[in-house]
Amino acid sequence: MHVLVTGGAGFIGSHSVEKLLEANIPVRILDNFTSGTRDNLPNNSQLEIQEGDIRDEVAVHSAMKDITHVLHLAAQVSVQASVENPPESCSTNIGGFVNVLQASRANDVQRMVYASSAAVYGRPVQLPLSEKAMAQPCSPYGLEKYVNDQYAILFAKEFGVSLFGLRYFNVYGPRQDPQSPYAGVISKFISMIEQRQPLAVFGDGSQTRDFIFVKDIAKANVQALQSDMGGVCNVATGKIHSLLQLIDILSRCANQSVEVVHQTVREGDIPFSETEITRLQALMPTNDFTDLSSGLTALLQYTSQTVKK
Ligand code: UD2
Repeated sequence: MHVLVTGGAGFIGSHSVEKLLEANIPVRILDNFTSGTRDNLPNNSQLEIQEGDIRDEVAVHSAMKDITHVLHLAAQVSVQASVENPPESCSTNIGGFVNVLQASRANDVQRMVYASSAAVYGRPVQLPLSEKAMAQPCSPYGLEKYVNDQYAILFAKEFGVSLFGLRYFNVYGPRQDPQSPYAGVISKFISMIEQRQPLAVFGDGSQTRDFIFVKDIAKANVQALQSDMGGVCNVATGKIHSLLQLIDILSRCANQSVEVVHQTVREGDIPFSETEITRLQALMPTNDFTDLSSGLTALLQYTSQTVKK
């Protein structure tokens, strides 16, 4: 295998690159370094870095040279930004996606795995969410990811490209910037704990999410590249926690009591999320996801080290 990881310097990308390199698989990344950084990447002779944008056809085609597998993670990842500027978000998340897809086809790559999202489902009508649930995106971002899934189905069926879309749920872990507009609640809470500030809970804290550790996402990505499954697959642990449960575990992991301040419910917030992971279990039969307490401990350790630096 020789894998191209688009967005390889980002949060999920850099962990996926590490996992591939650990397996002795040579990697090339294509990244425009708008949100990803070189600091996220290891020094490794098996790693090649190409700076470029997925909207640039020439850059994408040149990045495909001698590549057997593509892991497409580069995207405009902020839901909020997609609401504020739909054309800009569309140009990366649909235009860029189609560029990578077409280049994979033209270069006869053996397989392309790409990042879809739980955002495709929008506000769930029925829980737990299986891949068969109706897509009802409620943001341009969610719609863009759904359009990616539809393109993938078409390219697989009509042009014989091997494609697999991973619908990530709530991902957390090292290198997720708490200041970024797409940082999840865990990054934000840990940053507040570090600063000994109260945690702002939007609503009563009973809302549930399926939180998955980024290293498990990286593992799923690598296994997805090596499998022959098609269509889309939820990537989540299958276990849910309410925000209040999360805060309780966080406080124990940090060995610190935390103050909570309740604020008004966030506009458009999803009250409950729960995921059906039968397809993921077929991809990863060991089912050994990092439990929330271990993931939070690892993240707290990482954050305290980076704060000290
Ligand atoms: C994530 C995305 C959202 C959309 C959705 C699709 C991010 C940041 N959010 O939302 O844009 O794609 O998935 O399913 O990418 N909360 C607090 N205090 C805080 C921050 C969050 O109480 O300081 C709550 C928030 O109201 C929500 C829960 O924590 O009920 C999780 O929030 P999140 O933004 O981490 O994730 P989610 O699933 O709501």
